[in-house]
Amino acid sequence: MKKKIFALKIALFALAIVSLSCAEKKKKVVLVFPETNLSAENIIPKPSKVIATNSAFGLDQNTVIYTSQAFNGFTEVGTFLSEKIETLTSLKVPVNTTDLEQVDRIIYINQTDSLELETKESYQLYISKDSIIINSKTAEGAFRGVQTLRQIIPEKSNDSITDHPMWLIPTGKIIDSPNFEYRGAMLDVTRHFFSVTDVKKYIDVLAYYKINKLHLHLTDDQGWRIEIKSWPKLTAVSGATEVGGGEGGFYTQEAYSEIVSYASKHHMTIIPEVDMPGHTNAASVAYPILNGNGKTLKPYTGTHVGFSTFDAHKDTVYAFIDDVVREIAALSPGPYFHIGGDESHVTKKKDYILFVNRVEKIVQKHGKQMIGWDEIMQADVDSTSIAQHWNTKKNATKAAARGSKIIMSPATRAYLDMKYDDTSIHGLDWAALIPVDTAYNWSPTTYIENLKKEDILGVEAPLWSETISTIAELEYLAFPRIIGYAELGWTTDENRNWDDFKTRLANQTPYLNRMNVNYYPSTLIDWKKDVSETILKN
Ligand code: TNX
Repeated sequence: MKKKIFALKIALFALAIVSLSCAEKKKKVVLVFPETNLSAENIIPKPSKVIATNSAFGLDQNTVIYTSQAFNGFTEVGTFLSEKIETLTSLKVPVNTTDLEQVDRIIYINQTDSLELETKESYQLYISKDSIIINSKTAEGAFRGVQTLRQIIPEKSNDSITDHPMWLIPTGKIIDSPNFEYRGAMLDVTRHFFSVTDVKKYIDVLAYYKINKLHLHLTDDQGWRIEIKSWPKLTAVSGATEVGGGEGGFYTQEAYSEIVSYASKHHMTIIPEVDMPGHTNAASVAYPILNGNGKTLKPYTGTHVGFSTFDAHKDTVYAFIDDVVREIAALSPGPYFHIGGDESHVTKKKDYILFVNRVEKIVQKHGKQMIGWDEIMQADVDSTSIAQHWNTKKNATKAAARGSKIIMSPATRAYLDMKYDDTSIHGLDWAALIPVDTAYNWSPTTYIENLKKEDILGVEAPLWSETISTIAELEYLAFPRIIGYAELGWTTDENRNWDDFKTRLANQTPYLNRMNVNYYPSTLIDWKKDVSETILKN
């Protein structure tokens, strides 16, 4: 601990000396910083506490990043920040450079065990005229802090000094912690397939808003999207179908690992879902021995649900599941495995219970914690297993009574595949129409009466893909609502307010446009239309 503080002091001291000597050598640039207001920045999710000191840190070509190099992942977070700064500003900000000649200001990403940092994702961001310090216990926390910092770097430099562009970052202090540890998005890559490139782009934007889980719905009636080496026909046969008769697709194990590793660079966990015992037509088409509904199955490219089931009484079925869970678990470093379990309308209730009980043991045997849609609470699941509430409140209450945690994804509030309103060109409406304000204006903590805050692991916004097949369509349904769900997961209810959020959301256009995100331009939001107008805040 002492050592770290010492290292930081040395770095700051070195900076002071270098700044002085640089100042002597260089022509003195007289900088008149305009007054800033850190509290008025458009940060999403809204941080726990912001104190403005009204001056500015000038990010320029003489800024460098230092990190706590002895601690896992801090240097990578520094490199990530440097890359993002370069994309935005074209400045090349070195990380942990030993050549101190050029340094005027530093960004220090610092590991500390300070007790004020409540969770591993908590961070403090101290911005003064000469230095920016991000404090956190873990690289994960530092990464969240870096997202906040990215959001307050203006899109444009202060061009009053033409030969020395500076991006003026408002000074002050941010103390921040997440309300929930689980802040997720789900993507159905089954009804329509989405490429690795598409998924990576989604991860980029989700991470910017501090979402830390991406749940991939990998199997369903219409297709099987992940290579299982011990059961090759799953993808050879059922990788090639999708809703509407398109060509489908699937992830090889290498491709899936590429997603996992890209997500992990963004401190995001991939949660793989293999949906069963229902939603299994594609698996049974490839291997009819798995089928439990007594009919001969054909590839299915429609959008109905609830007609397929595995046979809950065959040992072969459990041997198959063991292989599938083993292979996917080995590629998935995260702690969770999602078994689906929803809408098994043609599985007898007693078979369903038997099935979920047995599959839970398989998941545990492979070292993972089971998640399932809320129906799994009909079985005798362990308190370590997690219910994802989408439909039946009673199942969530049951979960809490049993000591299981709950992920909140109520279809009427959190389903990204629901239309915004009746003019929406994509989406379904079976649960509700969900305009941007309705998506934001609810509390995951109080949505189900009788649940305590501790019962809730977090929030997840699922995007089912029956009606979307391109990244632009995906983005149309996801954005801007997912930005609101990110805030629901991170920010406490007391600290959230629609009117305030609406303004911050309106100011996301420079970022969303720069990222080429096809967001739905809801008329509830007074979007900043002219990018250059938005970004010249200072
Ligand atoms: C219900 S939500 C489903 C999905 C559909 C979705 C469409 C859930 C656990 N099951 O199979 O894609 O509705 O909104």
